[in-house]
Amino acid sequence: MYRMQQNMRWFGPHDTVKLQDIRESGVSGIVTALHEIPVGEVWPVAAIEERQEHIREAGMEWTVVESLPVHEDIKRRGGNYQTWIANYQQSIKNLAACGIHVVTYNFMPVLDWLRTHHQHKNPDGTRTLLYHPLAFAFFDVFLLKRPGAATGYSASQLEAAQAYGKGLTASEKEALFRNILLGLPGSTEDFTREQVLDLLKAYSDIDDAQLRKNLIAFLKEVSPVAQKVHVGLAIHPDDPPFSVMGLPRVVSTGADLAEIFKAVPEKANGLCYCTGSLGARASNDLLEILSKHGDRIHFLHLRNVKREEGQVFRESEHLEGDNPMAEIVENIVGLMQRRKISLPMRPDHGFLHSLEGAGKHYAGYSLIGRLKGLAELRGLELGIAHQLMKN
Ligand code: CS2
Ligand code: MN
Repeated sequence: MYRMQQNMRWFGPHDTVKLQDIRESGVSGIVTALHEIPVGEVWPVAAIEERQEHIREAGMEWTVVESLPVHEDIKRRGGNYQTWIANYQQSIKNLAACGIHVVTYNFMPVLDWLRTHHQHKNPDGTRTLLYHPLAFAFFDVFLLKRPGAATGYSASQLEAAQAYGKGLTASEKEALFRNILLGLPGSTEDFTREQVLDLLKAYSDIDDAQLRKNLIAFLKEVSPVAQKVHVGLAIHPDDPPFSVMGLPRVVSTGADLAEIFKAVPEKANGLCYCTGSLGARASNDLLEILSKHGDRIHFLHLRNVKREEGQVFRESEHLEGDNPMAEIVENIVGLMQRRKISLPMRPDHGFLHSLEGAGKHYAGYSLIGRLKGLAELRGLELGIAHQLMKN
């Protein structure tokens, strides 16, 4: 019986969660990246091997890369994009030479995932990540003061956003600003207002159609290389799965995925099936995406979201929320038997528990909440597998 291969994400030697702590959660695999290498540069074999050795010493294996980041020049298809693509191809080859065969990346301009609240309090005292459109609009128009931002909202939205902002204390406003401009994963530096405005400006003439073209052009260059060395490229869906700050978005819906895979048919061109990201958009049918693109799923991010009034969404417990997790895992188990493969998974994000509250964890990546999610998912899968065996 093929079962999910269990992993935890680790941000490298600077992570406050140590490899030993992760080892004690019972996983065999580590999902990580060489965060210290500047975006665009080649990941040398020696550096990959060194990190692999470090992980092996802790009794685990580096199974999945998350992320091999895509340089902004590639997304804009400007500047030195040809160099960065050649480097990307080389990094894929180097990873394969080291025995690492799954590479996660995203194609979101400027920022990685984005939330307005990093420590939203649940009734039981745990804290979670939340996206609030009014908080976001207030940030966009009144804090970031992005040129032209107001034109993207209706008069009543603007009014509501302003009222929302009036209710915030100075320190809440500061937290909102910091939360949204969180630096890239693994980085300890957040973006400044000036930096972000500059980066946004570089996309002023790139719409969805153009960004999609650029993604497909990139995939045509990297997929054959990945295919040849048996690396699965796993694109991570946009998070949130809709446009923010006027930026183009092309990996938000089932239709987006279908276009990307149709344009570049190699199976190496695949998906990181992130239920949390896709699930934040009510019209995304997660089970349909799973059945339609199952043969291209190289990596699983399992987490749940609760969509609330006014397009607010909150990250919920792994088994509770709007994503039908039991059916999702049941279908994943079926998919793995058909493909005769164990797919790597990780619990993506978890609640911050009071015990860890004071620790300096990356948002969403304290240990206890992820551990709880992992344990629940593992139990769910075991129950499903057991039932299948009996029948
Ligand atoms: C992750 C993303 O923490 C998260 O939400 O799922 O940061 C993911 O690692 C990247 O988007 C993949 O490139
Ligand atoms: Mn994810």
